[in-house]
Amino acid sequence: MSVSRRDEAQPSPSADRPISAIDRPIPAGVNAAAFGSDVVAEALRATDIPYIALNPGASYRGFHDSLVNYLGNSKPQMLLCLHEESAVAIAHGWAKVTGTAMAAAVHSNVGLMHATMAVFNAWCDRMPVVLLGATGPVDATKRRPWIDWIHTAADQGALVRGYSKWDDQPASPAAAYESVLRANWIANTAPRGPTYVNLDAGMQEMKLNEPFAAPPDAKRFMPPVVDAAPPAMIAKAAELLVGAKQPVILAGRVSRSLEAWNARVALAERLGARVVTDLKTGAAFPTDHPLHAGAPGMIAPVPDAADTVRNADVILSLDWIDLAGTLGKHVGGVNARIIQVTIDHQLHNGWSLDYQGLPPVDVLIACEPDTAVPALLDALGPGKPREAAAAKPVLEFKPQGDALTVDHVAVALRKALGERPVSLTHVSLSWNGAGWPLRHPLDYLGSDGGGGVGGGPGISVGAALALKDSGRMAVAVCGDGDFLMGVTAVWTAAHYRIPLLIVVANNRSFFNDELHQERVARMRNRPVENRWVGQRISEPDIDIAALARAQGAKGFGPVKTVAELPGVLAQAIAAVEAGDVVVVDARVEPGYSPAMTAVMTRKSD
Ligand SMILES: Cc1ncc(C[n+]2csc(CCOP(=O)(O)OP(=O)(O)O)c2C)c(N)n1
Ligand SMILES: [Mg+2]
Repeated sequence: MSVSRRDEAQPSPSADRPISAIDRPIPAGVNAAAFGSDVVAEALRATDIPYIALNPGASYRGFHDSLVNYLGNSKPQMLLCLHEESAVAIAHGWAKVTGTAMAAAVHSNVGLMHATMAVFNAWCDRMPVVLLGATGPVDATKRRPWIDWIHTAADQGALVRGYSKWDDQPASPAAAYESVLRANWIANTAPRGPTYVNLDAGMQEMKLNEPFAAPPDAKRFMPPVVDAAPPAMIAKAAELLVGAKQPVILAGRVSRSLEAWNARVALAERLGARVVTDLKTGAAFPTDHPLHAGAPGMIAPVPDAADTVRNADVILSLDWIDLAGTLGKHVGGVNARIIQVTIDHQLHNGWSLDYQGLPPVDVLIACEPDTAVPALLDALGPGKPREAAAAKPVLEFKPQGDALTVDHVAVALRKALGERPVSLTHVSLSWNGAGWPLRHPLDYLGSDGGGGVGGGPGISVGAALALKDSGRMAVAVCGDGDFLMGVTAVWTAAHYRIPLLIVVANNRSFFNDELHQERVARMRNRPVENRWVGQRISEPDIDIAALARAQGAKGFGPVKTVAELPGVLAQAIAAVEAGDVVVVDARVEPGYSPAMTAVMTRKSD
């Protein structure tokens, strides 16, 4: 084992240094908006968004100056990122905890191009992000030769229009003020998602001819959109559920509210309904509750959960991702009546097919699950909670074999963390949902949404920022491929003293795709032994702990045996508690859980 320490020359970050004390500009003495971009900055302040994660660029040098010298780098405060993808991923992770948008800013077309995958992840995850971008002057006479021309594109919003809720390119400071409020309002209104405002460099840099008068109460331009459950549909659903012998709840996209969590538990107990959850979405139901069926799946329901769904006579989907795919190809068809709670159809467009197949539905309750569940409880009345018909005891989770696997990491990590409240901000594709009980809505925040590898580190930094000072430790388990693509998000966490533990399940491979090559080899009767070619990240092995140390985080490992884990993890956790960003390189054997491997290597489809 080698435990490497931070370079002695670097001071250890102190947990109690507030982020607001970092990167303080000298006072600029600017009291009134004088340029177009000052008005944009003022609008952003009116949204109450506390941070803006960014990577700089001349296309928004005016706006950048306004954030520093007009707003004093406060409310919002900048979070400098080394890549646009991590800027948006950080905002995405923030939203996963808080349910509300953070801002991100990216340079003209090229910065936006870097950001696109993270925008897509946030879109598929239905998470709000207010993204600000810029373009070289729209007025060609104001463009500098060459650079302003390559960094100006007609209809720049088209780069993200297929996977964002709304975009705009306001032509005046007053229009930009309104645009920023609207972007915030739309992003935060369910179904939530990213919005994009493109700030023309000419508009940013124009001098105001007269003082800008912001509306006195910006909140009136962002009225909360209050969700309501349709009573007739709730009554129909309640009737179906009361008459059900084997009701099943598919708990999908729900909020992080504890009250809503308790309501779901009450509903399941009132109905004696089995509940299925999934690792694509954040914790939605206690996974060690006797009514929880199987372990949460990653790509497909585990066999226990699939059996439960197959045998249901009434299914209540709480905005379950891919209801059609689950009921069809994964379960093999059902005879149940289907109640679907969702407003996701409001977001579906012609570009992104992340809306999935069209499911058969008998009762559609068009509101958010958090609204529908209490309404269903009311409609059902007090009634005696039903016994769980076929509740099975939770089996003890035992990793197989002596070689270090992700399952060993999960068990050792859970043990080392003890009773500390922890949020899993991200898990690797190799994660086995059976190994980590989820008992609180913040215990697990769900996946990256869009399957865009590289999102894990940034999402985890954003989530850790939102969890800072909450008493919950942010813990991520990232695949090595995922970590390496998003690795520079670690620097942002280190710079802003955002405590976070990242354990890298380092199988030195893009292993998911080894399984795909294995499947193809089987389908074509070719040697499965060659599945690793063009997939393994070895020779040389990457020193992941050194990548952490190089960015001011603590790096531990490589940990190569099960026996080393408890000691290293104890040190790592202690360091996070002292305020550090910590990365542990766990050199695990390539391999997925049996359920996941079975789904991925079956010969058909
Ligand atoms: C941006 C992006 N590139 C490529 C892929 C295809 N892909 C899916 S999973 C995966 C491997 C990820 O490797 P790692 O994070 O190490 O996880 P492992 O499968 O090894 O557990 C790849 C390359 C993707 N989903 N997203
Ligand atoms: Mg890997």
